[in-house]
Amino acid sequence: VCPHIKSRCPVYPGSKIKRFSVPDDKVSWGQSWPQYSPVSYTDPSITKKPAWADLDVGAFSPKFNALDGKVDRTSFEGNYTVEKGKPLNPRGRTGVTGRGLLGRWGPNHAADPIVTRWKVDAKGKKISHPASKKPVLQFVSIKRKDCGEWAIPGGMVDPGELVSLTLQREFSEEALNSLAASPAERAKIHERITKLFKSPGFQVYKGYVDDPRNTDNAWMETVAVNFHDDEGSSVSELPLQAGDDAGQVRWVDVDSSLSLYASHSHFLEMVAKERHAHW
Ligand code: RP5
Ligand code: MG
Ligand code: MG
Repeated sequence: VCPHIKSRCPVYPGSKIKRFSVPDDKVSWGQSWPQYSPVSYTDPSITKKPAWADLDVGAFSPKFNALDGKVDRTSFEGNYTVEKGKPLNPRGRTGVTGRGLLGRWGPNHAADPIVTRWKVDAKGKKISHPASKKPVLQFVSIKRKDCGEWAIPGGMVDPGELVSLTLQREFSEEALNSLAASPAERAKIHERITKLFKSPGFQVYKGYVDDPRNTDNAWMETVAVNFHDDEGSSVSELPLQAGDDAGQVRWVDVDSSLSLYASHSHFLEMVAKERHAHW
């Protein structure tokens, strides 16, 4: 496992909070480091107690490493340590304690739908990359409103929600703007993408995400699944429209030079390998 990098970004997102600088060799909790004195930070959006967020440690009794009512507090990374009532990031130190922008103590579960098609010319013929000679994949990418970075249109799994539903719901909200659609339009969107999302897809990744919002006590985990429109006849024909936390949306060529949010380019590399596409 490579040490997390974005989880140690110098300034915590959406704030002026500077993370305590953690060198690579001090990331692991196993390395004793008495001088480590991270700042505690929990964003005002969390301290004002929205329904989707946990209360402060001490103000409630979470069941860590377990399914806690409908809230899944298990980690794909195995059992995590809980120290003085607070879960410890399984990938090590981040330079910030508390929850930052994340609602849950411990794992915050998300799902990432990676919708792909082949890049084709005007005649519908697959376009190969001049360097690799391999066909080029395109994926539906959104520009996040929070940081301006391009990303997979993923989102949080609601308590009790099946991941398969989260994948389809988040794609509909962020890439098809279903939240702003009328009930009739929404039904149409649903009908047109259900076939692709009901296909098994290819599970690309399941586990920790190197997300800039991570802290020592709260972190992102995801299930990333690739749904491939091989014929270019299902989702490829739908008009994309950014919605919810997405500012823009478009089909983007899959290539190793992509600089994307969190560990998303790593997920796309795995999709390209699996589909024998250009990377
Ligand atoms: C990332 O944050 C995940 O990979 C997913 O794409 C995203 C979920 O958070 P929101 O988009 O809901 O902010 O870690
Ligand atoms: Mg969303
Ligand atoms: Mg999102």
